[in-house]
Amino acid sequence: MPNFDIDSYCRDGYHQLPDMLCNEDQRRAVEFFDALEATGEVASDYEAEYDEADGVRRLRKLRRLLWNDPKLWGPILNRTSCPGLARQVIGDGAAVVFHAAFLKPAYVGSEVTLHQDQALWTCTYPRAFSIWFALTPVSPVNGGLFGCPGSHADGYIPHRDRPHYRWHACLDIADDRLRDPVQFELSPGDAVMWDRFFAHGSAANTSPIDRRGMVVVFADASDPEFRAKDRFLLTDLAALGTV
Ligand SMILES: O=C(O)CCC(=O)C(=O)O
Repeated sequence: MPNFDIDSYCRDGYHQLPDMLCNEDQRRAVEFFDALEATGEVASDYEAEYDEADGVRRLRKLRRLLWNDPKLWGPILNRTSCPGLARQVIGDGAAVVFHAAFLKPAYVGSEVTLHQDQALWTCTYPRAFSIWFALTPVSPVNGGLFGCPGSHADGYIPHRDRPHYRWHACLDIADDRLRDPVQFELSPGDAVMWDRFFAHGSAANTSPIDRRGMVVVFADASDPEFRAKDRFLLTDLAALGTV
């Protein structure tokens, strides 16, 4: 388990987790996404989204990774300390409810406007938190990732649609009186975890370097309010082994 300071996580709504993914698994993940993109045809089960500009079309987002390829992703997740963190933060009733890639490709990768995850989900995910893995260098140079410390503290903040932004409703730092964002500077394999109400986003990638990230979301499946389309209980995840 990494050095996890639960007090700072509860105070700020996020926590940085260096070296979560070993080099081999980070490379495996990048190779998987590169190979999938190279096929030119992504199965509909991945619910793929694309960024497009000036005749270039690149993968933006893939969903349901663990459900589409449990034999690949189960052992990769089990070789990290994610399951242990989920036990510590949520308890034995934790389950993976989302596993997605945010691929923010070079030149055309679009912005992800500031939002709280729970505000965009169609179900309530009790005690949910995300672990977002950097698969390439991540910094403001290639679109980065940022978040507003303490933005989780009062729970849900109403989101608004923004003209010409097609993906989802969003927050605004000034209008919603949020604190200045922290820009995460991550090396491949580093991760950041955040609370379901932590406001975060990323900028467009105008650089020549892809900014690839992967996120896994855990929630408390033992809570009576829990409803989900997909769930992978910790016991089912553990059964996928580490090799
Ligand atoms: O990868 C990004 O740019 C944004 C990630 C995000 O918004 C999320 O995981 O909820």
